Amino acid sequence: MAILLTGITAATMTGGYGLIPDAALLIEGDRIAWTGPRSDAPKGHETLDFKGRLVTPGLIDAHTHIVFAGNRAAEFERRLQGASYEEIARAGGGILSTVTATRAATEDDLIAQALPRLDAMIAQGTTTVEIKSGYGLTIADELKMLRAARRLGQLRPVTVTATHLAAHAIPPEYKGNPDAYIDDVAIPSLRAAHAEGLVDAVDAFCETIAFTPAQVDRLFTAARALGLRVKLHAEQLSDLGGAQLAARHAALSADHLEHLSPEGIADMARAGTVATILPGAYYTLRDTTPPPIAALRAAGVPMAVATDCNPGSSPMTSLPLAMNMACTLLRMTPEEALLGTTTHAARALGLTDRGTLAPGQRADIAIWDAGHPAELSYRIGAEALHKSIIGGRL
Ligand code: DI6
Ligand code: FE
Repeated sequence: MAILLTGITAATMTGGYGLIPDAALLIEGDRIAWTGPRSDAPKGHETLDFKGRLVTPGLIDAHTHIVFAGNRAAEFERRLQGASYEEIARAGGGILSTVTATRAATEDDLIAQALPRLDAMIAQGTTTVEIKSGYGLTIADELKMLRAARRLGQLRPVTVTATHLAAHAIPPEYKGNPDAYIDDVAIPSLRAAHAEGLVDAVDAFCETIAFTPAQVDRLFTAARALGLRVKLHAEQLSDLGGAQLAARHAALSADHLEHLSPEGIADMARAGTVATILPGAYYTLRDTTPPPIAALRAAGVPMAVATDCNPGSSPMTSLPLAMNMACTLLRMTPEEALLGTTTHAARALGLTDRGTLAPGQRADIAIWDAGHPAELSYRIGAEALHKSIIGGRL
């Protein structure tokens, strides 16, 4: 049950790239047992030679909404004619149009529609995917989405983590009454989903078109009473102080952050909250206020990079493309971008068993048609994955 990979350049992602040229890596069962220079490799194992290819930890997509029905191409056309994302949302379109389609879909429909997205992610090197609910907005429909996410994790070898996001939008039946929605749907659906083992983390959308910090605070208090970690869509379209709220709840991550304030950065740094950067949404919405990457870097806040794959603001499945955008549009370095889809993405999900190529870590490994890790961020929309190994299996 042991196999030695040879002929590889290993980017271990321990303290930066952690490059080992002419490396070898031993897998035993579903774990990495050893990695180092090929000349020091343990002898007597079956070997697989990868002819100089780059090997990295399997990529981790720490923020996605891939379970949904339908698509929003018509909204895309309206935005190109001048309507803004917020105008469309306020007029009952946007997220709510996906809610209508998702409520009408069965759990099996949702799985059938999400599988091609999951497979596209896997084909680009992703081995762990976070999936959020948030297009059901009733107790039954949120549970349906979370069950679909769990089943997706059984249908493919990747790890799926499920995030409860009932506080994503205010459905028409609660229009003007978001507090009642939090009490009647968001918190009860969280308790029901948690009782069914469907929740790994709790998220919310803190925004003028969604929920206020006080409403999110009540949800997060309920989540933490259940022993669940939280994360937050914060400061995407405006600054409501969501990052400070997230930090106060020891959040795993605060995500988007285009309008993040210096106070938000300081609080995240103190709390150890990861900044999850979502360049696909920035690009799709043709945003002109980039998240404060240089200030986050200076404050030592770890940055993750994710696709935010969703039908409205980021219909994107490729993490290498997200890394390219993070560098070109937002000025992250290629090393930060790869840390953001490996080590820091693991941290944004609260996972300590993956994200580096180190002994004892899960054998989730991506093998690339590339020689140096900067190539992953440099190419635009390339299909650079040679093979992946998930849980020790090629
Ligand atoms: N921010 C986002 O980028 C996604 N959700 C959110 O709160 C967008 C979801 C959508 O438009 O369908
Ligand atoms: Fe999102």
